[in-house]
Amino acid sequence: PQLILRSDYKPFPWLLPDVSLDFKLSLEKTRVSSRLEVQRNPNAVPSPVLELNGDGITPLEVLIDGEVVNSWVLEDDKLLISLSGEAHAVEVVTEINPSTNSQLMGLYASNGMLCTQCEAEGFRRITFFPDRPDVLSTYSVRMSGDSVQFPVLLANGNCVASGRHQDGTHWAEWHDPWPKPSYLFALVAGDLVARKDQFTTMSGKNVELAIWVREGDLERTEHAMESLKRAMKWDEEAFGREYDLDLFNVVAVSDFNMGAMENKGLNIFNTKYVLAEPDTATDGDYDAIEGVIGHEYFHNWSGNRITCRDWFQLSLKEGFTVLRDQLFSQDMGSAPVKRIEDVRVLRSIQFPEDSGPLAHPIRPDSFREISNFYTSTIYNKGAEVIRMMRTMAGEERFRKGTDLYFDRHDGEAATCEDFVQSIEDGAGLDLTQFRLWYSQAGTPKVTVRQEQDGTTTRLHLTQSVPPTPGQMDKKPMPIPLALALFDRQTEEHRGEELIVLNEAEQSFEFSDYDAAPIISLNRGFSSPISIERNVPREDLVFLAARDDDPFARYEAMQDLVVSHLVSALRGVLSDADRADGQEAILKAFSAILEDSALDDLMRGELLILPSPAYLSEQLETSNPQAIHEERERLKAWLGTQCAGQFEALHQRASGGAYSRDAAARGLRKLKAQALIYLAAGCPEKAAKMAAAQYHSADNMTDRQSALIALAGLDVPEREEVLDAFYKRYQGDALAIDKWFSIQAQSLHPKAIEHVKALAKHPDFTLKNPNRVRSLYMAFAANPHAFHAADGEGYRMIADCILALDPINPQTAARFVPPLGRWRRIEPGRAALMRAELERIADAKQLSRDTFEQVSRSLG
Ligand code: B3K
Ligand code: ZN
Repeated sequence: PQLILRSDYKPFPWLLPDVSLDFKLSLEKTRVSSRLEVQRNPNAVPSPVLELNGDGITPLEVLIDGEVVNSWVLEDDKLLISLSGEAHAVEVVTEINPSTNSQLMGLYASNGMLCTQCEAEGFRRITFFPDRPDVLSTYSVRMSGDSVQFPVLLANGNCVASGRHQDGTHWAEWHDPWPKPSYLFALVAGDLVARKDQFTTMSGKNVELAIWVREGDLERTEHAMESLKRAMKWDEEAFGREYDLDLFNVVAVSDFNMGAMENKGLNIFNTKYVLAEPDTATDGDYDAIEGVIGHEYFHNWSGNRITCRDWFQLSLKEGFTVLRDQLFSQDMGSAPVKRIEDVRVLRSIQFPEDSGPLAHPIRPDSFREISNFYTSTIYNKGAEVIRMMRTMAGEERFRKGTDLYFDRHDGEAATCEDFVQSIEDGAGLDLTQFRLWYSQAGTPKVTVRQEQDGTTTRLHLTQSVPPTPGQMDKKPMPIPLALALFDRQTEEHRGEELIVLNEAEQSFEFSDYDAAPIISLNRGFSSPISIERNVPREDLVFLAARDDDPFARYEAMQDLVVSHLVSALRGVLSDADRADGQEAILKAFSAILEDSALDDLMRGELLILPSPAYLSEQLETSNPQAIHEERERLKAWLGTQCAGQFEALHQRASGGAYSRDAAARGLRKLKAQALIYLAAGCPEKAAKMAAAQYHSADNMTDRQSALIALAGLDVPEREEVLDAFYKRYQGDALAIDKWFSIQAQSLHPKAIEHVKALAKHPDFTLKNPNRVRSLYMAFAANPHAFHAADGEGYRMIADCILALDPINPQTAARFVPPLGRWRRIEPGRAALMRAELERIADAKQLSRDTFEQVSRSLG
């Protein structure tokens, strides 16, 4: 497959101001007739040929200005039509089979309904079109189909007409007044019911809201609807953005490759991010729904009104929209906890991506398959980069920048550069050097040395950006660091400051400190970097107990644990050191357990140990099972030492009535943490507590945390509760997904055998992405099972990729990165991982998606 370069961008030679589509819908055979009004693009190099993308379709008929013509050729899936004049009407008829579309791109069938997914390049599987984001058109859509099978017919924009035919079919016409690229096209036809509501915008316009689901699911849509209304209000207040159609539809489908899709006026969602009630959804699920509903809604401005010029600019809409959804969730709940959660995701997913063979800048320079670039780097690092601009500008000036961006580029297909320029002009920042964050991959490493000279404190900082594929030499980037200096006497600091490290080496001076202060650095995670710094243990214990920045407090706790575990893993920990390290962690732990000023959500957060993925980032190469064992050993020790406290905590947290308020959620989080530590330290006691918690639970959060603890233990309660869960939720796909993933991710020594057996379970299928992920993604994230020394785990993931690739390449390719980590793993396992990648590479007829990921991983 061809490598596509950012530098090759050229505007499309034709403009397509208006597009009409007509769909004769049926599950097996849908006929699509398109009519494209084309005119020469005055801002492009002229071409005598209109080049339309297609993928797996053939034209049944081509008409120019109403006449059937033969002046076209089909070349490598592209339809090339010769055009002589300045403007023409081009019509093309195609036929597609939604029921065999297992890739879930284009128009496909899911549970008897028809729906679309077009981003990034799915529209070309429906009809021939310049399927690129810089071709903007207004769409008129007419569809007709069986009125029993498809009583509901939806598309983008507003429904302008509908009616019935004599033969039992019906039809509807939709018109979207806002010009959009083809990837935002959507159509849904099915037997659906809606929760309806309304929203009045800031200028007083009324918007009809509807969330469409299958009949039995209606009750589970309340939270999504409330989240949607909150998101609409928030975007008006926080960014001045008002909704721009009379209608906003959301549809939930159970077969979906990703989380959700922001199609104009017709968002399509994975059921996982819509449906929730206390019995089936955890607190985490509720949060995720709010976040994703917000995210897709916010795309209406950051993505739809202003879209991307080309797919290399993907982070323009995704990074910015992730930042917007993060800020929204911060405002709706606990801001510090949300920030910690976001950093945890960044460090356990994006950091490993940035240090591996798939590392790429947030604005990549090349790709073969764009689906492979919907990555944590584009999304999460993209958000962090914009967050740094916000930190440097301050909230108010940043808002001036985003206002200018929305103003300047409304209705356009823009670039990342357009965004940076708008922030620069609107916020009054100089971002010349900062632009490097868009072009350089890799997580910068900052080293810190603190020096005390009389009453002057000096911080000597160095930065380096590690080499990544295709980028051996990097330049220093601006790194904004929020910091506070704690006076050792008063245990207070004199206020937070922001310093910006611009150079490879730079020193900063602070005066009037009698003794070396304790430094709280990168507060709020102001920069997405890793820091190397020798901080005395007592200082970390102090910060973990006392820092007034909640993130910094969490960070101190993480540092304390990371430095201990990393020394243990490097084999440089004497027995005495180990004892000292454990005592220091215990001291910090106890302070957190006892601190009455802490809310329980935050307390629960502070008790979470650094993830195995983050720990392995700290080592050049690692043995994942050794990491797992050291981490478990510490957990068991803490579980034993604090057994009494954890039991008391669990007791205190049990028994209250279910509520979704922060206090009740905090208690559920504490119960989960208590069980995790007790399961490691006192398994028998934990098993009894977990079983009791499971049976008395009145919500999914408590059931799930009990099940997670039990799934890892070799106790009689394990089978009993797993069976009870299965029976209770049989037929409820989202709950059964949890049942699969809890077992696949369990700490049980036989997890690998469990996964093998689950793959043969009648409820398992490779056709449903949620189900595949619930078994195999969970398994690939299970350090002790996936990294079994004999390579069995690697083999299973490779087998999954090979079996899934012909069915759903986009999802198959997402299983490659865990194997691609081989260079950072000890040599024995690395060889086994590599061998599996080579086995995949040798397979005949690999998809472009999987081919690209495997070849980059072998690199
Ligand atoms: N924009 C979609 C991504 C769909 C990608 C499909 N390959 C979801 C989102 O980020 O909102
Ligand atoms: Zn998005």
